[in-house]
Amino acid sequence: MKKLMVKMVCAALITWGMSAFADNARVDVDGRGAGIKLEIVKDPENGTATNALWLQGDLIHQCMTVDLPAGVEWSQASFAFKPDKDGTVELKLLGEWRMDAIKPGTLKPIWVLYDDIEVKNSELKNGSFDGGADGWKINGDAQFVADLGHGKPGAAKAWSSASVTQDLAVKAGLEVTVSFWFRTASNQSALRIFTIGHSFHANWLPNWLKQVEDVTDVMVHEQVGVSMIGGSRVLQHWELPEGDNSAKTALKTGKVDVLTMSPMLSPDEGIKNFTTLGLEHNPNLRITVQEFWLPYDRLDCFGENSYGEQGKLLRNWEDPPIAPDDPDKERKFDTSHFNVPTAEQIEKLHAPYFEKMNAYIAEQNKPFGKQVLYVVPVGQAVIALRKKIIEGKAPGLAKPSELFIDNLGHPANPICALSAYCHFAVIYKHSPVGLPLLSQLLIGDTKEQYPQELNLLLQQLAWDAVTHHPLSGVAGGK
Ligand SMILES: [Ca+2]
Repeated sequence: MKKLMVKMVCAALITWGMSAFADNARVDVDGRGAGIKLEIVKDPENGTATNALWLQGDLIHQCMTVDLPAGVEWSQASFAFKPDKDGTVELKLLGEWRMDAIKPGTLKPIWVLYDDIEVKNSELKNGSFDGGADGWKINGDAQFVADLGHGKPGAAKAWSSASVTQDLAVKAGLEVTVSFWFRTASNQSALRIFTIGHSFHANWLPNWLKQVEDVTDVMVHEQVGVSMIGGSRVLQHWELPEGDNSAKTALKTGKVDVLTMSPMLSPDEGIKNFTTLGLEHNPNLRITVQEFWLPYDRLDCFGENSYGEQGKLLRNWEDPPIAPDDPDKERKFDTSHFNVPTAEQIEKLHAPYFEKMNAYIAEQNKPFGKQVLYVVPVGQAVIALRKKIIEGKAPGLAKPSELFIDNLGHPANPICALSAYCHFAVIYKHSPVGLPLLSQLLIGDTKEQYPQELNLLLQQLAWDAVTHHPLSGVAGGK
């Protein structure tokens, strides 16, 4: 049993997304008392149902276990099984089976709350735990919790070695469906994010990720810090003196789960340095590297000369004369040069940059035998959005110039939202499509308010860019 469970735990850690950090709920059905075989008919959505592979012989099929991530909000799940004869099975509410990393050889209590349990084709007593735990057996240090609950107060709290159980009478061949509400009993499952970068990343992304969290139950995070230097390469953050180096300090605590960063127009060795340091202190650290949209639509700004002649050849269009900054206008800076190039010109211009970044990130992952660094394809999503605007298919946006607040290309709210959706999709391996309007899109910046149709388009473009990028970790996702 131990060997298999260790394998299962390892698998859970490798599968990143919520599962690497969240506690898992676990519900078992045990037919061993009456020797009843259980055929699994339906897995829970977002989770697994398996027979008890840690047992031997016939017993394997007389037990089943259901496993799925439990967030801090209540969620509902259901599964179904078919018994092969009449009799009684035991329904067991448990928690994730996890070894304690600090105390070897002992199990770590992963407490999970359960409420509003319903069973189809068998009789369950007091599935709502309202006012007490009548009908249930409370084992070990499992508890009835009077003041918490999904619907009405009253819930069960259990973990792997302390179950809450009830016998169910079942009929041969009659499918039994169990549905239940659950959440982690811990409030510790927030994903800890640290952000390193410049004004095309670090000084607005945390605010926008918070807005995404506000509209989805999938995301629970804590922004543990930001290292922001205008126009910076990652190496500049690395080289900050010890006392001022908030990124190094945070990584050394081992309490960072995700490090987001964005270099300039070329990757630099700061990425490698932070990766090495971070992994030393947290082997499960994930690093996301944002590929951005080129400032000023140029491969040759900020002293960047590694693209040589390409930088000039690919920028084969003329900028209009720049209108003087007008402090009286709502949009003070002239961004009209972003309206000149075609979508094709923009794609061709960005291609060498994306290629160079991808090659670097792929190379950095090699020594680890697993993916540690992930690309967040924000630049690709911005290009797709510009294309939609040029085609007249972006509700609420008439010209590409509306995406930027200055001629350098700092983002207006639609790009901030698009970028936040891309980061959310990569970090949580989850589609943003269908989430409500973020609060700052609702207020608007250059617009009174952006339409819901634009919000949906941004979500679709973000998910499309992420699922089509081979280094996003979500490639091929639906
Ligand atoms: Ca209740």
